[in-house]
Amino acid sequence: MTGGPHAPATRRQFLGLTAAAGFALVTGCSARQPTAAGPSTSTPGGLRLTAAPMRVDLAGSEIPTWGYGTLPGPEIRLRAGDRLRVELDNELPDDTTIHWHGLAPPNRMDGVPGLTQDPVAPGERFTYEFETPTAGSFMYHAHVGMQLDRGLYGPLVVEPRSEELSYDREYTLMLDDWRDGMDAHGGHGADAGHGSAAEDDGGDAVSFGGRSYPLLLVNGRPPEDPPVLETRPGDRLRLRVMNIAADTGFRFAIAGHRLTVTHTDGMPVEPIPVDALRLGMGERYDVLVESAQRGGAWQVGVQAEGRGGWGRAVLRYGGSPASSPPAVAQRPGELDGRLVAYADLLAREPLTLPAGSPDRVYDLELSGTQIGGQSYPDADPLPVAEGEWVRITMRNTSAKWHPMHLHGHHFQVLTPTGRGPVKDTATVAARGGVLSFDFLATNPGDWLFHCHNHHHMEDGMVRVVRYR
Ligand SMILES: [Cu+2]
Repeated sequence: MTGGPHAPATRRQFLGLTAAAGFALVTGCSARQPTAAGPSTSTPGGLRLTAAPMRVDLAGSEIPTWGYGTLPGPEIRLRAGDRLRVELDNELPDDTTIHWHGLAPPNRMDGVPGLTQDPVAPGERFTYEFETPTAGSFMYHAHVGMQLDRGLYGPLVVEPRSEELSYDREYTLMLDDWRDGMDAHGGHGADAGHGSAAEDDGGDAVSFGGRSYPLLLVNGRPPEDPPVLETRPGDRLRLRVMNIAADTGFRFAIAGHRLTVTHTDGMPVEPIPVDALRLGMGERYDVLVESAQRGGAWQVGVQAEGRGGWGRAVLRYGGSPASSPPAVAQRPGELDGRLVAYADLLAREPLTLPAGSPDRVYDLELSGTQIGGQSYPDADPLPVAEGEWVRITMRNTSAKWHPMHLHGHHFQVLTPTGRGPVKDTATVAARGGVLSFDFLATNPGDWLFHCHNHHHMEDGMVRVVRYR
């Protein structure tokens, strides 16, 4: 396996989890159940994704949208070192592309129209093909205009060659805000009244966006028709929680259960117990959940940060008398408990940085929807040179929290421990928040660096990191 121009993170350091976390090591894969995120599709021989108009059933309402056949699109599963090969057929009345969020392919496979490839015109086909050396929980989505705000997204899981975690089942949960196709349906959805139509003034609220979204979906399902995660007393679950929303940051917790964070954005961290996750758009967390209850059905709560809106799944124990699901709006108290914070996360596979200081530093203010005072496409590239250690520091003077995503690289968030998490999307707090990350320029090309709020992105909150 060549690994291409990107040097894969070594898994050598992954020598076993701390006993304190109580998770045993195993060799080989544990038995895995089908995930709740649509059909699983492995790709040894390749896979075809057809982007086309489709209809989805949202709690009994047929809603027109665009997607890859199911909502979310089919789960793509590979093993580290496999070659991803996807033929994209465009049956939309519009250009499209696919971006592989969190992966680090060669630049021409990154799926950014007009920058890394020509857009795929209606009726045309484009084949994406590249090595996937690095395990993790990733996503794929269209990268043309606001297409991601429709159903053009799905999960992509790269399994390690040898799984260090021990668990009995796993589920992928994609969290989304939804409004596509709903204008004609009179604001279907129990929580339609909670969405504020205008940009909220916020106060001190944690707000990632301000548009109106009548529904929050978990794996394409509204709260009236939630996905059900099956478990048994004593089982350990692995959840891959992914925020694919356009405009919504989420709080995530499970009533009666703690979450042990093992990965963020697919990259391993020292296991740490929390009550709740906060996910900006584009962020992912892998968590282990001990099925510590004797039975029953427990709310998996998904709350929009900074505004109304509610989504959910249900964790249901089998092997016990049937339980009725929690009421739709029942809110786990764990949502107000200990939140995961970057400063608490310790990378298990830190970047291999040389001694000394970065070769190049960018200090960029996030103001309104500008990065460093500029709006894409009227923005200068951010030049780097191959092999450099690059540091980007962002100061967010705006009223919105911005989840900032760098294509084609994994970066390491600077925290006081010196061993902050390795990620590809990191949220910068509003009203003076500062965040720095380091990356190694080992994958030449033109790489988008942007806010993953798609409205902010369309408003120009984008720069391009450039090296040849
Ligand atoms: Cu933003």
